[in-house]
Amino acid sequence: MSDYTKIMAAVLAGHKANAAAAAQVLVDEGADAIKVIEDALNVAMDEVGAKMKTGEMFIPEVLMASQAMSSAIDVLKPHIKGGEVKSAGTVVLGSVKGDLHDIGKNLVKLMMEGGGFKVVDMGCDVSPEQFLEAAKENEAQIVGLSALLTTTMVHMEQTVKLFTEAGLRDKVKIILGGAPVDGRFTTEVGADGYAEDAGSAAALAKELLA
Ligand code: B1M
Repeated sequence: MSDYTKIMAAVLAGHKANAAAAAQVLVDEGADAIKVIEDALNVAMDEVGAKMKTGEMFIPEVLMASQAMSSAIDVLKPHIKGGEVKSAGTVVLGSVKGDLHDIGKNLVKLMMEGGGFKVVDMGCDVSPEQFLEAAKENEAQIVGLSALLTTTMVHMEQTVKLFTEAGLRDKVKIILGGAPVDGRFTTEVGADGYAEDAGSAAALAKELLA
């Protein structure tokens, strides 16, 4: 098993250059890029979250940690094994209104693209109206909503509602994800599916279009 100590320490310290260098060493040693993300970067970020909760880390430090994680992901990205060449469909993806967390959403994008989907990345703080507009414009088959805050989950429900009112629910599948979201919430708001992580999101999108 690879030694993830250095890359995790670099993320926790919010050190971009060290995180990227540690990612490069792991790649050079033949580590699986996905495993580095799942078993090292995500685990380090969970620790950051725990420290944020207990007041051991403050917003600027959390932001530096997330930037360190992003720089490591940039190094790992080209080493993620691609999926089939044929386009699997179009996904409109974004973090919902009021939500500025985008690391998880960016991982979903990476895995979706790896799975052969064309991804229209709307960024973060995306309103239900913007999701609807983008889905129409790009003739998307899938709309992926990410939320990390319990307070922004309500915009997932509003987005599903807006698509229903626009008469698009039989044409577009809506999938949800993010730490506070679960399968029960997904059913309650009438979305088509919930994925716990980025890899499952790509698999779910394929399953829904099969
Ligand atoms: Co914030 N934050 N944050 N934060 N932050 C959390 C989410 C929190 C749990 C921390 C805590 O208290 N322990 C807490 C939320 C509490 C709650 O609502 N229950 C919190 C808070 C409170 C806040 C602020 C309100 C703090 C403040 O200002 N007082 C503020 C809100 C800003 C806003 O959005 N309006 C805030 C700000 C920030 C930063 C800007 C500093 C930074 C974000 C930087 C960025 O994203 N560019 C930040 C960070 C980094 C975190 C933590 C530490 C890490 C989040 C992360 O990137 N994780 C987070 C604590 C935690 O989650 N442990 C926390 C790594 C990422 C890979 O995981 O995003 O869960 P995640 O994605 C996963 C899955 O969820 C899934 O796949 C990914 C893995 O494969 N997934 C999907 C995600 N989206 C998906 C979509 C899908 C499918 C799967 O389909 C479409």
